[in-house]
Amino acid sequence: MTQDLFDDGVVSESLPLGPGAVVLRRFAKADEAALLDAVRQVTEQAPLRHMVTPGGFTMSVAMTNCGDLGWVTDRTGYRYDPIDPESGHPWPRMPDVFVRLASDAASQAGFEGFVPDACLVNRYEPGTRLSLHQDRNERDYGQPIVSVSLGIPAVFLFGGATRSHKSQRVPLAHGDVVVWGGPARLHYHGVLPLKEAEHPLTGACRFNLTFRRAG
Ligand code: MD3
Ligand code: FE
Repeated sequence: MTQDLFDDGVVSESLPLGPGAVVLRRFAKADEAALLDAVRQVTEQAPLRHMVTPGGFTMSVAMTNCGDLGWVTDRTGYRYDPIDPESGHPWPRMPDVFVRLASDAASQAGFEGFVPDACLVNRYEPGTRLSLHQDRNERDYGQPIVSVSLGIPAVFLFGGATRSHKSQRVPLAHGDVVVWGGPARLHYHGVLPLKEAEHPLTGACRFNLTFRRAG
């Protein structure tokens, strides 16, 4: 295990999360302004909303999508849909800066030629959490998932192949990018309730972008 002391004083481990899971600390930092501009553009066209799970619970994370496919949940189940059910229109196109960053990060992690067709935008506010789950709605589990954290920090839970497997806690800060491929691709994961915090670029909020090849 190695430790990095960031300039904001946060100590964070660079630990092997498991085969296929690579943390690229601050990889997105240089593109922060363009990324957040693009998030604003996307959310103007397809507003963030609290979706309902098949079990009838309203999610505390607010979500929207861009790209050819968007991840949605409602009482009928989870799916990727080319149409935003709130507007009846296709999702906004994926901004070039998103495509480029996701593809560069995947290459860096050993997944050459990754071209995402879906980007889920998650917005967390203090107190918001994401309970332990697997991502299983994509067609090809051989394709990695790239996640980008922007704004206030979060503690990510990285579990194993079964729900009962003990999770490791991974702090994720502004600009951190994680590439999840190989065996890690189907591991359980979640996000602990966010603590109160402020970030100069986002206020009291964290955005997470997840890039996938869903179709
Ligand atoms: C590990 N999002 O949208 S990103 C999700 O911070 C999701 O918003 C979290 O889990 C967030 O489904 C975590 C990191 C992540 C994304 C997908 C994974 C980790 C993953 C898929 C497999 C294993
Ligand atoms: Fe997930």
